[in-house]
Amino acid sequence: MHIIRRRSWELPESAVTPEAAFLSRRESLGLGAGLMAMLAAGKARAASQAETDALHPYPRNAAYDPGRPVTDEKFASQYNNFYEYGTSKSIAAAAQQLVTRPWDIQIDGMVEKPGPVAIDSLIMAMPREERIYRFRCVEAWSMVVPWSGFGMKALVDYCKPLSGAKYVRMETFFDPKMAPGQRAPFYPWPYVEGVTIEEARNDLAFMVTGAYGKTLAKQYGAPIRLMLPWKYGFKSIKSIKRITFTDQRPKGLWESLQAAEYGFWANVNPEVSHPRWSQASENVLGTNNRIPTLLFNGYANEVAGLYKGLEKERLWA
Ligand SMILES: Nc1nc2c(c(=O)[nH]1)N[C@H]1C(S)=C(S)[C@@H](COP(=O)(O)O)O[C@H]1N2
Ligand SMILES: [Mo]
Repeated sequence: MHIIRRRSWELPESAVTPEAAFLSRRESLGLGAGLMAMLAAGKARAASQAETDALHPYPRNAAYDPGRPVTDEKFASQYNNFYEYGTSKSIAAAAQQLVTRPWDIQIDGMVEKPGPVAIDSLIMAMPREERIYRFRCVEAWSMVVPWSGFGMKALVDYCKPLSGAKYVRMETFFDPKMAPGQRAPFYPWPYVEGVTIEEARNDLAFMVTGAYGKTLAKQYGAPIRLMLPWKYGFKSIKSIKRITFTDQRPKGLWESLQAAEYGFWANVNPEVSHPRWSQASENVLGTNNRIPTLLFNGYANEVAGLYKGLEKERLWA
């Protein structure tokens, strides 16, 4: 297999678009006061998919160095969990039925101004970058992927949550005509996941709109999915349609089905076995290597602080 060992380079300041710069650039284009006020209120301007496709590749943020070879795209793109399109790993072809435009994300719950935002407008308004992350599924396989997107913190700020909001709940589309897997009545569709607002604001929490330097292929959960590299993969919900700020802890699809095996926190920990298998090691996708699993998937420095005082919680599965 081909191993791409990408070299790090610095992220140029100009590569990201902080809100202030975004506004002043628009201002210099001579936009009217009304439009300026709309932008300042966190409303994004209209944009098309052609515009957001053309933004790839996003500039790489070299601060996120996985310390492992990137998984060849041919493996990562053909071995997926996306139960909306079947329970096997070979759902890439079936997932092409997913219609990703138009795609509005409904923002609701405890926010200043609930409402929909069109995916391309959101992408245009966010500080975009590429990060290479390790990814560890609860089933004990792992991969290393260059994801393109923006920090979840930027999205939270954009949504302007009220001070009482404690959790972010996310929901995937529900459309059994477009997703045959959703005709299986056994699962409590739609797929739901959630995090605390502190987790959502952590630097590592990443909203993904691309992979391998291109617009996100459908099987990864286009047009936008979550990536929480310190948690088991099922927390990283795909094809997000609704984001709700709430004071109630969200219950994910897997927790609803099998709470004893899949909890709310689901942080990676090699010492805490899944009820049916060990989590001590993982199979690296596209290789014959089995390597030791790391606490928080190796991201303890970045996230361990989130769990101080929560030791009584079932943090690990
Ligand atoms: N909507 C939705 N999101 C989902 C899933 C799913 O079935 N449906 N599977 C989860 C699981 S178990 C994993 S391991 C990852 C897989 O992401 P990948 O296919 O991009 O590797 O997506 C997660 N997000
Ligand atoms: Mo998973």
